[in-house]
Amino acid sequence: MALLPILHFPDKRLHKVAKPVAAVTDRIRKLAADMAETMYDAPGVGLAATQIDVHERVVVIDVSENKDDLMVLINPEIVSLSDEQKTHEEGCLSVPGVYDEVERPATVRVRALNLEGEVHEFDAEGLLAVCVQHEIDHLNGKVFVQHLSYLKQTRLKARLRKEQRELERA
Ligand code: K1U
Ligand code: ZN
Repeated sequence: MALLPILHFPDKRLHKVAKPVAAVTDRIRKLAADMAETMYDAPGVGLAATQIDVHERVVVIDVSENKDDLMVLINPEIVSLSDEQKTHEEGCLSVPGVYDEVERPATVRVRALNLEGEVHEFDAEGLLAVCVQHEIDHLNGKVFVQHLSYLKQTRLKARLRKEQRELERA
């Protein structure tokens, strides 16, 4: 297994749309294992392949308390979502140190392939629902800060540019 470098916003590669996985092969199983190791090490509760500059539709998630319930979602799709919306504080391994409230559907039904290439469906609520939607956004080239107001995004970009200039001067 291997730890993989995570892209940081505003890297343009975070906005590429990932391609569907054509077949679940050993290469995809190795990618998922490396992504899981990277997510646990970060630490985080999810990771999309886009974040490690691989533009294929693979996501890993583990929202369990003991970090013993890994979910690997290949070609994940939201098949239905609730009208009810919920606001949750989100973070992102690609935007370290930034946390903000995002409103999303409270529950979603998800269809994905597993590591054996079989289709499975499940209902998600709470942090799992938030995380699945956040990771599918990554596969579609969307970073959670793009859900924030124009003013917040402008301030964040200015702050990140300033931090980058300071890093380059040091
Ligand atoms: O996709 C990512 O960047 C991972 C992200 C997932 C996420 C978290 C919270 C709400 C929505 C999506 C993270 O894992 S950020 C780090 C984090 O939340 C965390 C880190 C350590 C322990 C528990 C949570
Ligand atoms: Zn993220």
